[in-house]
Amino acid sequence: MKVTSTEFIKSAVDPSQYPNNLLPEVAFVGRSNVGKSSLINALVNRKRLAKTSNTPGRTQLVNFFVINKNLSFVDLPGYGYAKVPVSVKRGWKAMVEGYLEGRENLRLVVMILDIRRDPSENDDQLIQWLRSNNIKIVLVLTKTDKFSRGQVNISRRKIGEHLGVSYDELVPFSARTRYGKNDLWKVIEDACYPAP
Ligand SMILES: Nc1nc2c(ncn2[C@@H]2O[C@H](COP(=O)(O)OP(=O)(O)O)[C@@H](O)[C@H]2O)c(=O)[nH]1
Ligand SMILES: [Mg+2]
Repeated sequence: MKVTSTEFIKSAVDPSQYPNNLLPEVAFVGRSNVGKSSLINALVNRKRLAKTSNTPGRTQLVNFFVINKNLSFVDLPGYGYAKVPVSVKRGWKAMVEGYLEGRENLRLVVMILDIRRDPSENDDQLIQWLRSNNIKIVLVLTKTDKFSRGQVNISRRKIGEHLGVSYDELVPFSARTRYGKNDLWKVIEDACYPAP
């Protein structure tokens, strides 16, 4: 996908504030600090469309963007940051599940995992929840630049076994080198603009 325009639309805390343009929509989700903002920025060739930060767990907003005037990206708040109070964790669940359950134009959830780490219990739970709600997901293993190619393959296989998904359902990625960018765009385009 050639990205010619990117636009920040708004931040929302509840569904009444969501934009109602109803373009095909892709939501990005993952543990805090996993590299979600960096991945979004890499996909659209922008330095800070989605803000990157080193203080995880702060954003509890659903951020909406429009790409090329015909595709909507949603940056969902990160989860699993230990220092966040329980009340904030509950707020996260309500906010994210509220979005995912009710969004009729949602075509795909891009779930981001760190290739170097075993999926967390939160990752597992979210994947189960998405599956039980019949929401289409793609699992992206990011930060592959930290690994050799051999390590990437080993880890990809191991994470696939852990999550019960095939090797092919995992997309290795690096925001730093842009590795995997075209593969991920292909998955997004197939989900958003299916062949008639
Ligand atoms: N080496 C490497 N570092 C990355 C990559 N993606 C993100 N990071 C770093 O990981 C940290 C968290 O990234 P960020 O995008 O803010 O994560 P978010 O909290 O999930 O949005 C930052 O220090 C990034 O520079 C990547 O592909 N490779
Ligand atoms: Mg972020």
